[in-house]
Amino acid sequence: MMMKTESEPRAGHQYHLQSDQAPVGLIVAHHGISVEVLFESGKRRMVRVKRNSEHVVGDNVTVAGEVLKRLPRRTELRRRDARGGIHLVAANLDVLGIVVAPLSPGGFLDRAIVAARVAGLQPFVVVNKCDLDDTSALLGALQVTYGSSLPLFPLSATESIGLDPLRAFLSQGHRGAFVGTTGVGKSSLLNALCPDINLKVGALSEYKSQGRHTTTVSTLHALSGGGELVDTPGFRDFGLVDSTVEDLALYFPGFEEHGDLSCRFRNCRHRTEPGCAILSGVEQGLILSARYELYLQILSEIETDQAEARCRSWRN
Ligand SMILES: Nc1nc2c(ncn2[C@@H]2O[C@H](COP(=O)(O)OP(=O)(O)O)[C@@H](O)[C@H]2O)c(=O)[nH]1
Ligand SMILES: [Mg+2]
Repeated sequence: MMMKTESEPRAGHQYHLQSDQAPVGLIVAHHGISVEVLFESGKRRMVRVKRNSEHVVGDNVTVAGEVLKRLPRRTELRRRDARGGIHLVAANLDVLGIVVAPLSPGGFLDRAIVAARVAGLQPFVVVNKCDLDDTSALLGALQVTYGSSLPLFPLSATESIGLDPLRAFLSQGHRGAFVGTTGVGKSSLLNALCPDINLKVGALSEYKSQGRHTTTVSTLHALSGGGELVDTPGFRDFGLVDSTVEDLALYFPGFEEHGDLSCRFRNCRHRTEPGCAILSGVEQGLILSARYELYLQILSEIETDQAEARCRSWRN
């Protein structure tokens, strides 16, 4: 069960009573075979669901007896598991925090930003471990590349330094989740922001360490100062569904002012196409060639993945 915090998640804040007068609630926890629904009245109730029911944390629902009815979603966030299967993680989030720290693998951040934008979530960057000396070089580089297009929060989760600007951002009414590679400090950060949550820090894979019969619980936490965070253990360690080449060409960070609309071809991949605004941006020095090189590298990786996926589907 989720513990009560000072401020409550906003149950069905965009809908009041539905026409059938069933009360509207918000799914605040998913236990596999049941979900916990928080109603506008403040009441909570467990409702049984089928294992493969598509209800997720963040869903607004009406409850009539034992029957849950889902209301339309504004956004859907999906993840990929170790075997390539795709799962819905949470509904109705509006921001995605991408956590990085020194030695984070390159490319992850850009892929996550693109994936967030595709899903209709506003990405922001958390630069964790700012108590360490080698974080300042990383922070400087990130500020140059992303500082003008994304909110950036340098902080230290374990030393509780720099958390207030992030709290203030979330308190504007945002509902978000964190992604990042293992070891960047996502569990530490959730612990720092949601003291009631108590996650294991440094556990290599929360997924593997669970017994086979343990249900992964995802929960939605209200922050005492406002805003909400969703915690989905599998999501923290496996990360996002890859975007398509079209998504990458459209949403790669830094291409915003030069891309799509001004390229001659609407589906321009910014590689060799004539009249490409990105290529001329690189030639004129408006886009750093290192950024462009990274774009090409990720583009090739996604093309290879998509080609392999097509081969698999032909064989089957
Ligand atoms: N120095 C420092 N270490 C941190 C910080 N945040 C997390 N860590 C450490 O980084 C390791 C991984 O943290 P964890 O929260 O489990 O990362 P996760 O895999 O992303 O959930 C642990 O040893 C933490 O103590 C920080 O702000 N500063
Ligand atoms: Mg963790």
